[in-house]
Amino acid sequence: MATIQIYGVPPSPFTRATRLAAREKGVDYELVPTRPGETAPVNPLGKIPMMKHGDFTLYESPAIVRYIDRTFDGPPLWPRDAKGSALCDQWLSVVCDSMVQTALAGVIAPRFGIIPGTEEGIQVALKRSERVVGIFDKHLADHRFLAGEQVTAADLFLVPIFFYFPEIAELKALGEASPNCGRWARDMGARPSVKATDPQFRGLNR
Ligand SMILES: N[C@@H](CCC(=O)N[C@@H](CS)C(=O)NCC(=O)O)C(=O)O
Repeated sequence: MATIQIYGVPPSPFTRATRLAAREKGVDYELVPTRPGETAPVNPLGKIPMMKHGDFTLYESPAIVRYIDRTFDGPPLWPRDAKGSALCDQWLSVVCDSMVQTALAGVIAPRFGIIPGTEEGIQVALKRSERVVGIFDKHLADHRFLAGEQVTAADLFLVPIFFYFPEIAELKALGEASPNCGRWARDMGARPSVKATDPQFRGLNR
C-alpha cells in the first residue's frame, strides 16, 4: 500500500499540484480516482483533491502540499528563511486567487465546457488573464522560479494551469507572447514530476 492516497482525477489542476508535490518530495502515493462530489463526507464541499495518510485525512490542496512538505524528507517545497517562505506563499496565493479566477475559471473551464460561460464573459476574463500573466512574466524575467532559484510549492500550483494554455488559442498566444513564462514552462516541463503527472487527456474533471 502506498504511503499516502490522493483522491482526485488527473486533469484536476488542484489534484495535480498535490501529485506534483508528492513526486518532488519522493513520496510514494496512490491516486484514487475520485470525482467532485465523491469526497464527501470528509470534505463537506465535495471538492477534489483529498488526501489520506494513515487515518489522517485532509482537503484543500495548499494544506495538503504543506503537510506533505512538513511530513516527509526530500527537497523543501518552501524556502527555509522567513522572507523566502513568505514570498512563496505570496506567489502561491496569486496563482490560487488571480490566476485561478481569470485564466482557469474565466477561460479554461468554460471553454472546456466544465462550467457554463458566455463568450462575452470569456473575453473579459481573457483581458484580465493578460494582466495577471504579464505580472508573472515580469517577475520571471529576474527570477528562475517564482520564489527564487529553486522550485517551490508556488511553481507546482502554476504548472497545472499554465500547461493548459496551449489548449486554448487565445491563452496559447498569450503564453507565446510571454517569453519569461515560456522559459519557466520549459524548465518546469523538463522535470520528471511534471512529465509523470501530465493529464494526457483534456477537460478538467472528465
Ligand atoms: N480550494 C480547493 C479547490 C479545489 C477545487 O476547486 N477542485 C475542483 C476540481 S479541480 C472541484 O472539485 N470542483 C468541483 C466543485 O467546485 O464543486 C483546493 O485548493 O483544493
